[in-house]
Amino acid sequence: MFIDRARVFVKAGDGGDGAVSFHTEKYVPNGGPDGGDGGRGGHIIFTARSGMNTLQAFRYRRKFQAENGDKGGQRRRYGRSGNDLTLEVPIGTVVKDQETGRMIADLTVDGQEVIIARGGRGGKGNVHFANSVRQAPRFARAGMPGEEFELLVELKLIADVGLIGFPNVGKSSLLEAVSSAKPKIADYPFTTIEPGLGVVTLGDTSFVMADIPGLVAGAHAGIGLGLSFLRHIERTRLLLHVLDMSPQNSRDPLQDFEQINDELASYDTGLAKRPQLVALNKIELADAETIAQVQQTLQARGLQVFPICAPIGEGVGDLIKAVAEAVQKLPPVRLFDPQQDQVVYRYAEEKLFEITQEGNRFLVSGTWIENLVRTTNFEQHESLQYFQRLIRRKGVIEALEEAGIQPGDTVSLHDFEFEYYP
Ligand SMILES: Nc1nc2c(ncn2[C@@H]2O[C@H](COP(=O)(O)OP(=O)(O)OP(=O)(O)O)[C@@H](O)[C@H]2O)c(=O)[nH]1
Ligand SMILES: [Mg+2]
Repeated sequence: MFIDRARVFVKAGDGGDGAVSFHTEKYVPNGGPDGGDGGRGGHIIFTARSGMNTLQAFRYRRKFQAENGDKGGQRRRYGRSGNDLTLEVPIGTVVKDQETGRMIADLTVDGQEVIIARGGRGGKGNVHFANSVRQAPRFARAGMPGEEFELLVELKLIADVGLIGFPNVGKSSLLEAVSSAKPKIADYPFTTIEPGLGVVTLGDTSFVMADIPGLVAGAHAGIGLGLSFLRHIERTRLLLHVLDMSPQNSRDPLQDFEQINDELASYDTGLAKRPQLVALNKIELADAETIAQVQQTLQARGLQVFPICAPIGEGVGDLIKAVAEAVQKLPPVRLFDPQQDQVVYRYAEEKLFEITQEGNRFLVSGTWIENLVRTTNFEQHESLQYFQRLIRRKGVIEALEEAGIQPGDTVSLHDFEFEYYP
């Protein structure tokens, strides 16, 4: 089964908690703190693999969770990190966060690995919290939760040339004639039901050609199979438009040409502006006069036109030479700008916190503060003290004072509240 679009839920592993423990040994009284750190939660990773052409990892499963990290141990022992969960996807897989529409990754190269959801960091053990004043810290930090996302995963094949045309015109026959691809070919429409790629080699150059199911009028509006497959030719440098010249099926090649181009224009992703070459196929069934007339009409519009008979390879050599030349002159099509391709925004510079005022309440918000509150044990005196010192050091108190806080006002930190007394 061909799957080129899937909604999946991924959750990276949570970090393990840091340990609270004290060194004990015979004859060594009052050993210092030795609680180790929790292990990192496992990441969710996508890896691009050549040779795959469907999102099969998501055929039966829609939920993926990586392992949690273990708790830290005594004697400074680190908790074991959770195993990463790696999912293999075809080259050309685009991953988006459903909620925000933000692009997380575009896997374009064989072997490329992208961390889609980061495992939570392990919490620090109490060994880190000792100092000259506090020699026996009885607290540690909890592990951080792993990231989780509802993803929209889409396959957008990457090819140099996209074959387009009505069903049954001979697109797959042409691909078979010029590459080692073995597409299904038969004398009925919609023989091709899933996109396929073929490598065309010419001397010491080569290019990749994509075969998709035939387009019909209304494809952009979801009629027939066409629309959903147009995304597979979005990332091509040029389109090879195949027209059926045989008089047997009462098609008018020029009308077909217009209709397909209307479809592309309605799909509206710049496909209509992509350079095109035209192949007039099944010429052995047509009379020379019709062929010459169609050829001239299209040439007059500045198009390169090649009469061919795909199954026996007639005219195919010249066509492929022209395609190869044109491909070399065209830059690859990028759908996403390179900065966005990388997973950089996740930990991008972010203000540590933000302060908003509602009457006598001052709200401090932001991921940092949220995580700090979540990993602090407020029941525990020392842990609380540590927390208080940290928010002072990071400038929270100063910022509150700048915002005009008065003694007795309420400070709300995520879901923890206290009254402000300097
Ligand atoms: N006579 C003749 N038949 C051809 C030629 N090229 C292809 N055919 C036949 O036309 C039929 C359709 O060919 P396909 O290559 O499957 O066409 P397609 O455009 O891939 O069709 P879909 O995948 O259904 O969209 C097959 O029976 C081919 O053998 C040709 O040049 N001359
Ligand atoms: Mg086909």
